[in-house]
Amino acid sequence: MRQSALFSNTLREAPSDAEAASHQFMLRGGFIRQLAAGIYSYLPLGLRVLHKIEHIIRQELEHAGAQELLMPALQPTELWKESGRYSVYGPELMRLKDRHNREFALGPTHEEVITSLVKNEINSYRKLPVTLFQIQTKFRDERRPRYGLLRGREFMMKDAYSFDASWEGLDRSYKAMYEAYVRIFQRCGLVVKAVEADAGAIGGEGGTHEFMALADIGEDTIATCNACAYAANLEKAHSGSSSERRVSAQHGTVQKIETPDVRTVEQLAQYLAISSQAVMKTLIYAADGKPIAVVVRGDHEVNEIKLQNHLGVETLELADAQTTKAATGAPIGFVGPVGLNIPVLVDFAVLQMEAGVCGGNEVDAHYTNVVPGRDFSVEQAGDFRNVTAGDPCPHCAEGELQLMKGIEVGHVFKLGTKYSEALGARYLDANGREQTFIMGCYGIGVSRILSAIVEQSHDGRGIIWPQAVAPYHVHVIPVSVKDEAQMRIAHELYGLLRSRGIEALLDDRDERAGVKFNDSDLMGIPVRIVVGKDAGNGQVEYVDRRSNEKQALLLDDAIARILANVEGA
Ligand code: 9G3
Repeated sequence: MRQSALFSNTLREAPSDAEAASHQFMLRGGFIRQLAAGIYSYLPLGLRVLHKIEHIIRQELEHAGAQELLMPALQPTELWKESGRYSVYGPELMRLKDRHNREFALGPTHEEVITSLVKNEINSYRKLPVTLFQIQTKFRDERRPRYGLLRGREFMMKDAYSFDASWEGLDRSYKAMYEAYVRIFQRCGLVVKAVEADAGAIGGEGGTHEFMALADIGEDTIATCNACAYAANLEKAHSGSSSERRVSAQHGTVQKIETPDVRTVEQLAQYLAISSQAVMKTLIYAADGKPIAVVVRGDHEVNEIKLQNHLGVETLELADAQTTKAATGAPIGFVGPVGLNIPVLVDFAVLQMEAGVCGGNEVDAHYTNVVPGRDFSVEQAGDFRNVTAGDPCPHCAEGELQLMKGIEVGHVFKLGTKYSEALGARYLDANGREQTFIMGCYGIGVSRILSAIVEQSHDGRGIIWPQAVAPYHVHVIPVSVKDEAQMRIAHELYGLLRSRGIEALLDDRDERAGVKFNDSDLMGIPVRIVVGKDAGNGQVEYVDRRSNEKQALLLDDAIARILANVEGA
């Protein structure tokens, strides 16, 4: 491709609202342009990368035995009413009416559609197992779209769905998809960790994993062990700390102390010159509207996913000041578990506390010498907190957990019969009896992968595309278009490369060398060939974009090295 004709402009700087490096570089490099919040056009450079990622996905999914199909984006909302999800999703589900005033949703995912399709196409166990996938635009009206393609309102997803006649079959389908994912992300040049995850609203009976691209900009936090393979989303991660109460010393009785206007854990720790680990932090929640108290150690945070899963409630939210006062008699900041007449859930780590300080359920008052089990009931003890760095690993004896940020680029679920049951999707087994399909679903955020790769693979000057997904394999840059020898050699090289199937971008623009090199750094094509003053005696400069290593080579050697680099991708 000749760059003078390429539909793409580089930008000197990114708009101020582009905070993530990938967002900035993909705008400045001429890969994407925003049409509206969370809605983007892919310019030719961006689309070439997207297509390469899709190609890798298709190869690996078909290698794993999945078949590609394409479902509509427009979904009759009757299907969502049938599955019971119509009321679960609020404004995030984009709805519209057709000319007959019938309501449709723009598909955020396709469990309902695929299940109704398979229900009508498969009625015998002989046709199982089958795994179907599509690569298609999804719509989710995110409240706060941001970071470019990382959290968009219209995005590209590969979603696959497996249908089996048994749970063992589902395990096999799940394993095949899991392994395909590992290969896909490895081929895309992404550093990814598979972590145990929480199934969330999608439900399903049997486990789920998320594939996290490690990056500081990631919105997810994962806990990984520094000694074994344990890794889990913070929503689900637990620690190896023991859950048994051990009381060694005797403690004096509870004392009420004056703590005027001392409301937060930090203020309390400072006021009493104690560690926050000696504080019993008590929060009041409304669980399906009913008040409950949760007690965690002062330096820990409540994990609301674990809490909600433990309680099995539909809604869970922090109680406001009024609800808190009604439930405890105290304003927020002076709440404690002693003498409450609402359920008190106690995190295991609080059981390890000999004695501690907690709110006095009275304004400006706290209790000291509070002993769990003696001064308040610990009947409902459980794991209600986020793990913290340094916690013991729950799987191996010697490891410690460390926390890191990740971008969720893949998510695989064992759904079971949640959707096939709801939509009455059944087949006849070998004995002619009706059975319900056992399903799995598997997603990859295809457009999100572009951003995740850039987050992991850029430097101060711009993107560094892994060769397997780069928009072009090599960037041929004649230093001066006015130098006849340089242009002749550059065009000759460009022609030779293309004849060898190498995707080359020729910078034939009449621009200063500095501009060309800055643009090339921004666009991130992994190999650059500079045709400069030595062109006359057949020498060009081979530049590796990642290492910035430069080497003078004869033309043929440069071509050989490019071929080797592309073959190795
Ligand atoms: C919705 C809306 C947003 C959603 C969903 C439904 C996330 C929803 C979870 C999944 C589960 C899997 C198949 C591919 C892999 C992921 N956000 N999820 O179901 F209506 Cl508005 O999408 N789906």
